[in-house]
Amino acid sequence: MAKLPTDIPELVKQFGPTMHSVPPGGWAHTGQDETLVKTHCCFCGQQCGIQLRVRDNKVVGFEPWESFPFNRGKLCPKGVKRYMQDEHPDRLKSPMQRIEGQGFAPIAWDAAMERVVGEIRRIQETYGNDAFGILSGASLTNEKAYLMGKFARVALRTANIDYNGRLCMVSAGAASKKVFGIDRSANPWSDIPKAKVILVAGANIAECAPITTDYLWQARDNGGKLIILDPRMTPIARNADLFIPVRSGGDIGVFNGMLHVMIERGWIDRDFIAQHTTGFNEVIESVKKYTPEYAAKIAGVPAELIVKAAELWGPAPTSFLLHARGIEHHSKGVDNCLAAINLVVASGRIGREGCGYAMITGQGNGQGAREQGQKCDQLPGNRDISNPEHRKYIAGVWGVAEESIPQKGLSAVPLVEAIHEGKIKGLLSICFNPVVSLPDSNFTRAALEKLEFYVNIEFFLSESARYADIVLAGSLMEEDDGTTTNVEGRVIRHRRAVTPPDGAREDWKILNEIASRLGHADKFNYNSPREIFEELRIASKGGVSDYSGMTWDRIGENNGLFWPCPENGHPGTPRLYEGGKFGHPDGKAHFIPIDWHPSAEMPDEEYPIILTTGRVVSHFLSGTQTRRIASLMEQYPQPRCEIHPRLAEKLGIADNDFVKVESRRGQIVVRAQLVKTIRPDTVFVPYHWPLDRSANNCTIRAIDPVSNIPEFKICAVRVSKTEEPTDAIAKLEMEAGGIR
Ligand SMILES: Nc1nc2c(c(=O)[nH]1)N[C@H]1C(S)=C(S)[C@@H](COP(=O)(O)OP(=O)(O)OC[C@H]3O[C@@H](n4cnc5c(=O)[nH]c(N)nc54)[C@H](O)[C@@H]3O)O[C@H]1N2
Ligand SMILES: Nc1nc2c(c(=O)[nH]1)N[C@H]1C(S)=C(S)[C@@H](COP(=O)(O)OP(=O)(O)OC[C@H]3O[C@@H](n4cnc5c(=O)[nH]c(N)nc54)[C@H](O)[C@@H]3O)O[C@H]1N2
Ligand code: SF4
Ligand SMILES: [Mo]
Repeated sequence: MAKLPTDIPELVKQFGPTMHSVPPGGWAHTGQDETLVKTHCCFCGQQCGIQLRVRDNKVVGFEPWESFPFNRGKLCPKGVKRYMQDEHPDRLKSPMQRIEGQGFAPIAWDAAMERVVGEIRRIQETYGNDAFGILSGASLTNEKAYLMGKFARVALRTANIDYNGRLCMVSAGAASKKVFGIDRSANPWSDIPKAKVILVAGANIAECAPITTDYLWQARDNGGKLIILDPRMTPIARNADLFIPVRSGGDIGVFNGMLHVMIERGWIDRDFIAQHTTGFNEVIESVKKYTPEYAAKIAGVPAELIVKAAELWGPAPTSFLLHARGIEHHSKGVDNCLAAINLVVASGRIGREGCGYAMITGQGNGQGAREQGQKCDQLPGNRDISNPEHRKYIAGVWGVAEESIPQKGLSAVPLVEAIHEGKIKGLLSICFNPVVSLPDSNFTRAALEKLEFYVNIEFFLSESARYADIVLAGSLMEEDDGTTTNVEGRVIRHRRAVTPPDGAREDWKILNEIASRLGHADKFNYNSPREIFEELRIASKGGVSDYSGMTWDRIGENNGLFWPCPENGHPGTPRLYEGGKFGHPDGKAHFIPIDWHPSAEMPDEEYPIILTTGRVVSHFLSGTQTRRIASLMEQYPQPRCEIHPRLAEKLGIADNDFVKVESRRGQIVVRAQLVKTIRPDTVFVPYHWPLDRSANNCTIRAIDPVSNIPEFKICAVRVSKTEEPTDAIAKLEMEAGGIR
């Protein structure tokens, strides 16, 4: 059954995305026969409220939703264009079957389902249940995320399910759990403007959490000071009181250096530490050597900046720490977060108004989808799959024997490695585009080629779907009802605006049917996502992320409810840890001493430059969705390599030249963009593009030992001026604006 890779250039010709524009003359607002549906953006974790304009079962535009408290009508360029996906000519309107050497052809639903179920059975009977893996996603609603976890454990009985939040939120989650016992941002965003100092570490707020910019500006208007840590002077850094251009991988230097100064100058809350924490003495020991001079060497910045940061943060009456993937996407991502959080706990400024901490959730449901049991080590309610009590409770909810629930499985990167090694033979993926988004793309592609059978549930033929044997035509967010949990921990209602186009189906119905055909109709007999939510409530009851007191109606009426919400009528919990009560059984916050160590691959003579990767405002993740929307493509048509003019001069590179960025794993050719806003020892490439422009050709497959997050934020490369790509297709596409 081993198969050859599909000819990608050929497929690109056949199935490359087309861009979708507003029709000539536009979609006029007739005001007639239109309804407005109050729902939320499908993209990032800000989950802005938006009203979709619907006419004839089509989303034809949007209106701001000004009374939704989080964004109060504000939206970013992606949110206002998201509806252009719905009627996109590339929408899959039938399951597709791959025909070797020819491409994809439509196949009837019944035949597609029969093939999927047949292959799942064959692979599991031949190689064992765990030989069939599942990769799921955090853009899915809570209902679908819950369904995926149950589908894996009950219908497939495979241990090997994980999700793309493994590339995203897990370092922050693991650190929060270790210190606080709970994995959630500690405060509602309304606390941010009340903070007198805000530390933002590794977050490009303006481009990636656009609405949060407004909260930071409000804080500045109220006299709050802003400290930014980033190797690049991002737009928000230009509003900062202190910008620390830390070297990638060097943040522990800054955090431990700040704490060293705070201890020395008495800027710690000794009473709070004594009453509400454990382990501070070990931390005092561990930061002794982090004098500003020593810390500065690790961070690659002048010692004065670290002292200045301590002087702002240390004595402040109120404060807020925000971090995102800049410190989390590291093989020491958990340690980075722990060192940052130590600053919060040592100051005692958490759990009260204007005092707190948040990791900025990335994906639309980055928060909720990491609670409902689709992680390899987790059961619903953020329960632990290796805890006998937790297993017993969930077995009861599912009506299965506890022993039938598999134990902990492989997380995303090891799961793909197991495919590469031939241990996993079959794969079902939904809402995950590993070809573009996993590190070391050549390895990922080689792995997918080895699968005996791969089924992908998608609405577009993504780069990963092109490796599938069967692609099942799924649904967009606006085509289904459900809930997500936003960056604050607020559970909100997504309302269906339209039905899926003829031939496509709601994701949950697809999963229901596969499970039923596998003989589990009794456990997957939902008639609506609301029914799934009702089961999720029970499954989450008594867990850390307790949704049991919520109903869809109450969520809708209240503009969202924050978990935990453990009883009917409970108002929800916007701010955690009030009164210094933390989530561990002892009720205390646990300090963990952290020492810096080098990243997996440091620059050397052969590969002397640091490559760091991330995002631009106009594209979303692997770009499957945003590379199909004309105005977003016009804004940022293809990836560029940000280089400091000093480094460029040394390398003989001028602005707009084509450059080759090479690592030990692979290379890309993109245009250079000379900017003074980046460290001269570092280059930055956004990762939203596939194939020969995929930043992940270069990145390293090193993962954090605790969270298993990949090290997207640092690897070693060399950069050289090169000719325009000679590959005819690549060249054509570059000229056409990098569309693929
Ligand atoms: N426009 C847009 N918005 C998005 C997304 C998107 O794809 N596009 N994706 C969403 C998702 S899923 C996520 S996870 C978030 C990500 O949101 P962010 O984490 O804010 O975005 P990134 O660009 O990945 O990285 C943030 C910053 O980290 C910096 N950085 C790199 N290395 C280091 C380091 O070692 N230390 C420090 N301190 N900083 C470092 C980079 O220069 C970059 O400016 O955005 C969400 N929002
Ligand atoms: N180099 C580098 N790589 C990175 C990062 C980085 O900063 N640098 N960031 C990482 C991060 S933080 C993240 S979150 C990952 C994201 O990793 P990906 O998994 O690639 O994220 P998406 O692009 O959202 O992929 C989701 C796919 O599912 C489809 N999809 C979206 N919503 C739905 C749905 O509701 N139903 C169905 N059936 N399909 C859906 C989309 O069309 C898309 O093809 O990338 C990671 N990769
Ligand atoms: S992408 Fe994020 S910030 Fe932009 S509109 Fe959507 S939810 Fe809001
Ligand atoms: Mo993410």
